[in-house]
Amino acid sequence: MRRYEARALGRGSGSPGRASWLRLALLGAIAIGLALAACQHQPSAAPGGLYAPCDVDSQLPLRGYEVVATLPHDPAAYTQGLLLHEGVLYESTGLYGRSSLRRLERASGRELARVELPARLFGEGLALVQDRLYQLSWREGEVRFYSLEDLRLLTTLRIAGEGWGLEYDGHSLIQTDGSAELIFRHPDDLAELRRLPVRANGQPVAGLNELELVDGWLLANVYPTDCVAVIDPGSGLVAAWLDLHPLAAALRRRAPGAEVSNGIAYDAASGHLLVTGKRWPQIYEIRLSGWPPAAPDRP
Ligand SMILES: [Ca+2]
Repeated sequence: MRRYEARALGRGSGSPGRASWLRLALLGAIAIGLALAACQHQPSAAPGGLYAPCDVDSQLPLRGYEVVATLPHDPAAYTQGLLLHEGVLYESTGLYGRSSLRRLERASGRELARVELPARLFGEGLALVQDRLYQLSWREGEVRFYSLEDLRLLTTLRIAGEGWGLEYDGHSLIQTDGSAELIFRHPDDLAELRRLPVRANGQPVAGLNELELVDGWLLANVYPTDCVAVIDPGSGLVAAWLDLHPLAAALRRRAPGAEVSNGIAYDAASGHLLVTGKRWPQIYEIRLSGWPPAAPDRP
């Protein structure tokens, strides 16, 4: 069993001049990384992923976590969306010609059902709305609705812009498009209701990707890092970070084809999270410590 402790990152260690220089260097590295990501776009993330510290310029806490189980995952699955419903996993995978919607046995990873997407579609975020699964596509603007029972395609609707992550809060769909905004949509017709900027310590958090609501907090993979932002969905403020880099780095040493972490599913029964990544051969079941976070103060 591995435990990853929460670390308090803050100002005050080392001389102020050196600390400032380090922060500038880290911010520069992140800026370069995001610029590279913008050039490369989502399907061509650098194998091995880019490591950026999750919180370089604030005192937001990092949540600790403990790996309680390691589950098999198809190493060919380019995971873009993951959710758990009644003990069964549902996954959306990306890449043109390889995209799919899958129903998976949690413990074994065994595939119970699969829908292949047309080659023109790049699968993205996945959400459950009552008895329907909604699957985004990346740049194609198509949102596919499936029957939960048999994964039958019911209809498709269109949205403008890119589709990245998707979640449902019981009232609205919450969508990401790789920017630093959450887009709220009506679940029936996908009409845009409002947008909410996401900020950490006053700065926008770009690259918001796969989503998962956990006890009222919205967790978001932040592309192209192994960081998960813990967002207050009421204010858009980041309250804490979950740094999956230690897990991801160890996994990528064994599986060089694995890319960044992406895919979070919440098991409300155990309180555990299931986290994976693009082409990861495993899903990790983790238990958070120091949960829930304190509500963030407005800067
Ligand atoms: Ca999810």
